[in-house]
Amino acid sequence: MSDLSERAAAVLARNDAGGWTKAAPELYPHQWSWDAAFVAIGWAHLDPARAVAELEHLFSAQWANGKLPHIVFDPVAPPAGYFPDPSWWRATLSPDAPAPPPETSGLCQPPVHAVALQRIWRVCAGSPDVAARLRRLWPRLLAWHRYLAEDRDPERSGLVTIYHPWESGADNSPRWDDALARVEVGPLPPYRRRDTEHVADPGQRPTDADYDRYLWLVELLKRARYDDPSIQREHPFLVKDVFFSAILAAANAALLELADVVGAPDADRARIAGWLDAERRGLAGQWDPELSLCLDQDLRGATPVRRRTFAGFAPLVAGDAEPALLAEFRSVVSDHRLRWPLVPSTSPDDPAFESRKYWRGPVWPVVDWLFWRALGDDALRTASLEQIRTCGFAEYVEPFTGEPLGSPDQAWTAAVTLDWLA
Ligand code: 9WN
Repeated sequence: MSDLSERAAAVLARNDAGGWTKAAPELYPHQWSWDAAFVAIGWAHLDPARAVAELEHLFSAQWANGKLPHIVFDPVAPPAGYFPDPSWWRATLSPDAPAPPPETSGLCQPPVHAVALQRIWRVCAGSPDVAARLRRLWPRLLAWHRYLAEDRDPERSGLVTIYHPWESGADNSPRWDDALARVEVGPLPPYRRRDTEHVADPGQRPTDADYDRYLWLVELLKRARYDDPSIQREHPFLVKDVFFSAILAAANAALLELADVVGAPDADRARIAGWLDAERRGLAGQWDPELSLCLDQDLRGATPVRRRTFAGFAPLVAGDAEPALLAEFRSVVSDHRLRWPLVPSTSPDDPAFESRKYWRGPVWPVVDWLFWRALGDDALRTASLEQIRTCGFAEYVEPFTGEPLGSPDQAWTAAVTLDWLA
């Protein structure tokens, strides 16, 4: 093992809570959904059985309607460690939420899970134990993808509707600015943020006004008892998220491969293939020839979200390397101002760009991993590893100076490092 892979393995070991992994030691002391998928890819190179356990733990908190919650709370972590805690979420207002324990949030996050299981399967070289566990997980995976393709897309547009910026995984992206600006914040109980106690520089995190909006949206979701049809009728924040949808497309392609491993019936395969076709068509329909990007669709504003961010490259993640999009991608990563040729979360040419602010400019290693996986472009891997050698396992990185930002020892950064080195 190289020195860097040993250090990455040590980060996973440090965040390992026994069968599941904290997203970060202090800032995120619970299990997050898409983090767990990346983390499982990292564990696959150390211990494939442990990798599957990561996802089994997450799926054991799945809701009855198939939704995979975005946070599964550690029952023994001090409640003051992370806000909002389970008492704010009140997930059991929904009849679909599992009876605690486990306590969960009421949102979901991008479905990287089948992509992770495909990776684990390839790494473990056909282990019978992993095959048996994949067979047991299959109905849950299918229910998760069904929930997204159907309950989150009643229009059958092929695009997933998100109810909250936290569902995108790119919380503070300018993609959500206009939709959030229309949300009128009502009376909120007093609350205390914990994130700014862990990350001392508030310039790297969302503002208090952003947090009021995030928490108000959760209040509204609770009033709707997390019921999808009610939310889709009444909620002020409804956006078709192209990056989320592209991950779902990639995950459906991975699921088709896993269908062979588990011996799934043809009816399952036909369903998955149908979802995948719809997602590819939905993404193609969001193409903006002027920006040469694929754009989210704000349902309440009835308008495409004209922002230059990493999400504009969503079709690449879904396996569609349209030449104009690829050319735009190459032009963004070859910007001479960048310290490394990697994708900034928001383009320096977008008016909302801020080089150190959450999802408004910095580089996220897992985002580059998704592009690298789709394009097989070794330059992305080499540059990412150089960045990590310099910055450590930072949550995110200033794109021009290479300054490490956010949490140190972020589990998913260590996990993709292990995959890149393998
Ligand atoms: C809210 C855990 C998560 C990531 C998200 C990232 C951040 C949470 C927060 O941390 O979000 O879910 O409190 O800021 O934006 O992508 O999954 O690492």
